[in-house]
Amino acid sequence: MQIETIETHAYNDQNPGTSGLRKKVKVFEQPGYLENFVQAIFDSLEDFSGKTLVLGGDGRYFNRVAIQIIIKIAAANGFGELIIGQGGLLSTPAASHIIRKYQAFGGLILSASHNPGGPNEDFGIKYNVGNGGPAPEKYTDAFFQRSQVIDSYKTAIIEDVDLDNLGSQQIDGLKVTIIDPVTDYAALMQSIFDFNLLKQSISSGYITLMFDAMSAITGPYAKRILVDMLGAAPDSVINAEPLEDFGGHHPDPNLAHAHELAERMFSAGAPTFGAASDGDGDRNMITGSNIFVTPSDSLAIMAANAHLIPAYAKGLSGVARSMPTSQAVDRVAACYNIPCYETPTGWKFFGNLLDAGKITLCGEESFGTGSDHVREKDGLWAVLFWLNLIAVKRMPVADIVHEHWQKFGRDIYCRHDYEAVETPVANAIVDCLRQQITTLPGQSFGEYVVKYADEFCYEDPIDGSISKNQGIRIGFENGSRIVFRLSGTGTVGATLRIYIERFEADATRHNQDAQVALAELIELAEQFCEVKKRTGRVAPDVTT
Ligand code: VG1
Ligand code: CO
Repeated sequence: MQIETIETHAYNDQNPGTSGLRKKVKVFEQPGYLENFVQAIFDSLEDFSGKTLVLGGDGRYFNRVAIQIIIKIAAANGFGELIIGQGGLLSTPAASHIIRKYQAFGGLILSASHNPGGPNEDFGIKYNVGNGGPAPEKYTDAFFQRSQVIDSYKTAIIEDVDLDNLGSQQIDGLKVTIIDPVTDYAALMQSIFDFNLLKQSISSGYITLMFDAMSAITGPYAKRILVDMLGAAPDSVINAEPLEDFGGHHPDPNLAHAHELAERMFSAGAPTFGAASDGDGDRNMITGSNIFVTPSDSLAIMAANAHLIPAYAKGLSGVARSMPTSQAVDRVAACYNIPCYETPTGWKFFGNLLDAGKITLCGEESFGTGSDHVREKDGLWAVLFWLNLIAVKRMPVADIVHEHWQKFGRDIYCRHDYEAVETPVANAIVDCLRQQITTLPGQSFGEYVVKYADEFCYEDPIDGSISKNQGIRIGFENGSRIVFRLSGTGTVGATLRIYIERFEADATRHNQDAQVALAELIELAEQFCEVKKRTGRVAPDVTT
């Protein structure tokens, strides 16, 4: 194999965020930009010569081009085999599974997840380690360090690889295998859930469903699993064809962006169950006829009922949630007497706990739930989990949610996002919040008395690594919380996320609108951070 060393100049902005490196496509198209980052990753890894790398993405604009570039750099750097999803496609959870199943050295996942796609939109790349999970911070820090001094990359002089035909081919010393992106993942799902029961519940009409793939990666997965394997009506999967620009939409599964599904689920004659996933298939939004399940509640409900699902029949070893996720799952863990861990935002922080067997289930408020079956959050898995629960309990979604609140109380929750705030303004907001950390405790604001204020710092219980500055928390005596943090996935300016929650034990007050129930805390959040005042905005860009 002929290998060329190409001189390059370093870019100074290749610091991976919450989930890999995300930039505008135009940034990735700069000469050497993608090449540098991929070479920086390989330069930071050790002992992969002759080993296997998994490669695939969510199919967004630039996916195919990037895959061809990466194949050549991986070949030149000495990988022995590349396993690539047909058409260059792999959902994030499927990629995680394939890394594990074929005991690959690692994988590169090309996605900017819920961010929009297209020539003027976003692209992203993320490295996953041998356990199938996102590279921990010690890796991503090393990639960034290397990217700042890199002066050349290696590439193999080979033809573009045919990504569309299944099978293996040998290119000099390199084996390239194109696999069906769905088959292995579908088999994994079948091993976790009661597919026979699901088939019966769907064919008898007890469960009717609608799944919105948002013109992103989960279309082929949902069609195979929900329609072909479980017998759902073909039109129950909408926006099923992956498009390079997601049809011009944000492939972000929330009520604002999955509006077609939302309208259907809140209309007369809605299906019993509705769900959506994101660009790369790791998120999920759960709805039932006339009800939306907040992701934090979804995690808690899954934890409380997991023993009803075949793969979790023995119960859970423990659970974990990201810090801004509501404390609903903590109540379940306390009731079942299992540990509950609080981690920083981002799936990479769950990997060690899952590997060590400390937790079985984990999740984030940002529409992400998952278990020890892979090392990523998993959208369709969550959908099947809920379907399986509905089928076993013979209860509609609304009843399952209300039963849960009756038993555990309700953690009323919302998140407000202020997107593309000018970076200096966002930094000033964070500075101002930091200054209040010492003065706030003990102060009263109506019924809310500040119990603590801090900046979340996480010490990984398995490897002892420390992650600082993970968001500012203000907790009140009555258990309510306001959390502020800046997003690590955006590509324009800074996005301020404000997370607000209040516990309501009284069942007669469970059916409140969250925005109304949280109005006072929302006001307090503005008083603390002054985002509206400083940006001149009147409302958040997205409320979930
Ligand atoms: C967001 C979410 C976080 C999630 C991350 C990746 O990060 O808040 O919970 O893990 O996206 O999800 P941030 O830093 O913007 O808040 V995905 O579906 O983009 O892989
Ligand atoms: Co995603």
